[in-house]
Amino acid sequence: MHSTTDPADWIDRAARCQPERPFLTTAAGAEMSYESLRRESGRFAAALRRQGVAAGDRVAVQVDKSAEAVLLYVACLRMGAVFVPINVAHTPTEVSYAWRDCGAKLAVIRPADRAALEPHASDAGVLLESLAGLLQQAGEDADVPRYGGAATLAAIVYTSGTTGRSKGAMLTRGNLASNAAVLAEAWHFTGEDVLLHVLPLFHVHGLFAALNTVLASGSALLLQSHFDAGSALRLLPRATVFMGVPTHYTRLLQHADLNREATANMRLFISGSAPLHIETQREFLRRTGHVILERYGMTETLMNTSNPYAGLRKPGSVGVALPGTEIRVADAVTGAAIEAADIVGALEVKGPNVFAGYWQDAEKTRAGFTGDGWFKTHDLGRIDRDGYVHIVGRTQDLVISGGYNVYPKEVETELDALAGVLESAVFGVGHPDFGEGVTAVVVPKPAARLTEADLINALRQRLARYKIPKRVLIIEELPRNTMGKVQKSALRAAYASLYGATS
Ligand code: MLC
Ligand code: AMP
Repeated sequence: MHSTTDPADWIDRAARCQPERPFLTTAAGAEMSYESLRRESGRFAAALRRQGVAAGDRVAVQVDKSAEAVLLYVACLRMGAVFVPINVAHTPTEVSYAWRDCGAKLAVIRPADRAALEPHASDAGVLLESLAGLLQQAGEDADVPRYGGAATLAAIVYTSGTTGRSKGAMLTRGNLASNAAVLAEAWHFTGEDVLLHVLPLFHVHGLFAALNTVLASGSALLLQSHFDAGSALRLLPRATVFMGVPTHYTRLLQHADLNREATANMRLFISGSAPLHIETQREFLRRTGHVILERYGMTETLMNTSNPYAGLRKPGSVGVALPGTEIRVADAVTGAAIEAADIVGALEVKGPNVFAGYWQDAEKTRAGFTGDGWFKTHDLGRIDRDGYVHIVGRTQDLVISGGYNVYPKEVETELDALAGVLESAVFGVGHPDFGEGVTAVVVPKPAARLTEADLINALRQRLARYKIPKRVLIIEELPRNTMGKVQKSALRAAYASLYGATS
């Protein structure tokens, strides 16, 4: 078992104990050992220092997934720079908001985005650099001054909300270290494991649940820079563990080559970030003989629960609280804790995995916790007699599409700002690929001539692509209750089979 240590120790220990062991292999076959990880991340850290970055400074990163992107993350972790990952789909407006909010010292970007981002950078007082640019400045100095303490900040991860701007969740070194140690043990990671890594590196799933668990257990990564089911299937014989969102599994299932032979080298398939349909799990078992292990997490809490590795993996459940983490159900109206089993309420979490609050937002931080210090997840669920958690819904208006959170309010605000739009409503309905599909209905102003294609095109200028509704339907009026509130449940029911999803 690995005790909880500072994240910097993971790299030092592995480089000392198993220098020649592979840490990272790319799909194309390039290989990096743990000793190379130590040396190359040290060079990145030296380059960051040359740019004036010191411990505690924020480094905002919006780059494509690559071995170098992993090295930059590890460099920040080792030298104590605060890593601020940004979704590659985010527009310059969304990106510059994060820069300004976190007071980024340096922004590492893709060279192709430089022209669009430069004006925002000078406004925000941020230095722009590319991964290649940093590499050119890297010396040979692999020694990184030790930095840390469990309470110090390791990362700020931006997460949207139902109202207002996105919030920066502050994750400490202690959060990362404890969660990775718990997951490595819960999922039986050893130095022999190879994780097929298909997830983006800008969310807690791919960055922390996947990458940190590998680092903490001294195992290896097989990095796929962009998921496609066919290539993933060809890589599975070189891997032992896979982590994905339900969309990854439904796409693998669509592939004729998914069978017992293709998965024979695998010991574990893990799913999270969105509900895994029971039929997906059943079909995966039938085709491969593997029971997908479902777990539950959040940006603010990292991983909270997991089905057991050795015990019963209950279909439809996200498993039991991870060691050290407590989870309870509270009355969604009064907030009183509910002790009895199987009563649905608001899920609340406590433990070393829970974040340190929202960056420079004491008010939202206070509102995020109960008076007795439990984090309010905004998920609705029940805990059964065996302690297994079942998520049944959400207390917030939120759509989870392919593992990405989309807040209807944000999309409605952009739609309502378009010429000719009187009002709109955005909601999620079952989608065969993304689980839920973001869907909009729009009421035009009198005499305005709106088309679905024009509205979608206009939104593309303003919002990240994954937030764009898959369909925008033009209707005469929104269904409202007697209080005048838009009835999203009626819209969800009316358009339930829009995408032909069966559940
Ligand atoms: C891509 N597109 C999506 C989408 N992903 N639309 C809706 N929802 C999504 N999730 C759109 C693109 O904008 C594009 O539209 C088109 O689909 C094809 O783009 P692509 O880049 O080729 O996408 P693809 O590779 O198909 O992406 C699908 C995916 C990806 C499943 C691989 O969405 C993904 O990596 N999801 C994982 C997200 C994740 O890591 N979540 C963890 C959050 S942390 P157009 O219009 O341009 O053609 C968390 C906590 C926890 O939740 O517990 O883990
Ligand atoms: P994010 O804020 O992007 O980190 O998303 C966290 C949210 O994803 C949680 O609050 C849940 O609503 C959802 N989620 C994560 N894992 C699961 C799961 N296994 N089943 C259902 N929902 C999940």
